[in-house]
Amino acid sequence: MIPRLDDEFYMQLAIQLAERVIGQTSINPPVGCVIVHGGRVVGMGAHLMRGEGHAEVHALQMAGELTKGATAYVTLEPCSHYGRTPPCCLRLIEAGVKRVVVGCVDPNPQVAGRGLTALHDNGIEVAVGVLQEEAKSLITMFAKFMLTKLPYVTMKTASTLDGKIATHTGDSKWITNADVRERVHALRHRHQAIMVGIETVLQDNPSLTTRLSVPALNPIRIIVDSKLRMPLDARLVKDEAAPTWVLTTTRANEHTAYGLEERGVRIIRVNDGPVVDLTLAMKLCAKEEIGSILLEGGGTLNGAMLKAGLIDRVLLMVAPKIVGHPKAPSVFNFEGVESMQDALQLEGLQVETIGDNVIISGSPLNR
Ligand code: AOF
Ligand code: ZN
Repeated sequence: MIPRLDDEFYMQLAIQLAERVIGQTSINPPVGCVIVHGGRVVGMGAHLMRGEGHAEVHALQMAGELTKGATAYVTLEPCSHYGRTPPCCLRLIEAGVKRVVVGCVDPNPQVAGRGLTALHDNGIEVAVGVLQEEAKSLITMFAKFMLTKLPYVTMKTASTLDGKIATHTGDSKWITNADVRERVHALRHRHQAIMVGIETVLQDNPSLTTRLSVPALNPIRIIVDSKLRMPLDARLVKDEAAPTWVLTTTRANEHTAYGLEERGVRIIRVNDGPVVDLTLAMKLCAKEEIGSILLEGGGTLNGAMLKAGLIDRVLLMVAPKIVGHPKAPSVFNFEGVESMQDALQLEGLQVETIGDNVIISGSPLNR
């Protein structure tokens, strides 16, 4: 197929640039930019790291003098505010760009259309909404964080056909196939933090790092541990592979807390009470600039997070295995509902087959 050299063609390239930096921009959105002048691509860029240049800055720099009279394709509305960096719309205006094509509007209330207005008011032709759906899906996590001040939470589970995450003896290696496990590690790279319950730590002594065939980023490791049972010799405490945060209550044993802190673990006392208030915990995480969390269970934390309406997307990795036993731990372990009518439901369902495993994903209804 011979592609048309139109706005979508160049926007597609900008989107591809942005896609490849998902996971490395912290709470900032992944953004791509392409500069086209006289029928040729003269500049390309992506936002690589929070605090450093935005996508437009890199692309403009590459284009040099050729920015004059050029068209800029940006997946997200150019910013209009002074954040950690100066406004991109000013840079585009100063560079003499003639036309700006935008994927979607920036949900950041500090921008939200002001970038477009500034460009327009300075005589630049502006087109918005080219490949809008793709551009928007790049910033799903960013938009949730910006608009709700809560992290975007992806729940990932790996289970057997009978919904078990281990046998009744606790064996769980491995449930899903190698390709699916590789996907999970890619998910870790794409989230700022990974969260599990203390039971998972006590059972599996996991490292919760990203292990792919190429080097990738490790998320911050967040453990929900109401009674502060985290062992001082846990891998998460000893390995120094990534920061470890423990969410607990004000009732946590001072001495244990001190021992963990001394080893570099961050202890966050979320609330007073017998258990961690998960809604409050998520608000605190957002305040600490965690914009995305990959929740990897176990069943009790999964159930509690789901019931509290704190989950944005569920990814159920299912293997065609059956292990049985009433004591084998389940994917979702919570009080449960009485009638089928009250069942928690997923919408926007997608099903993907990887070898003999299936990934079912969806978003909890009525969040
Ligand atoms: C753009 N291009 O490549 C990105 C934008 O603190 P700062 O200066 O990094 O600004 C962060 C905000 O800028 C972020 O919340 C979002 O509104 C916008 N991101 N804008 O024009 C980019 N990454
Ligand atoms: Zn900007």
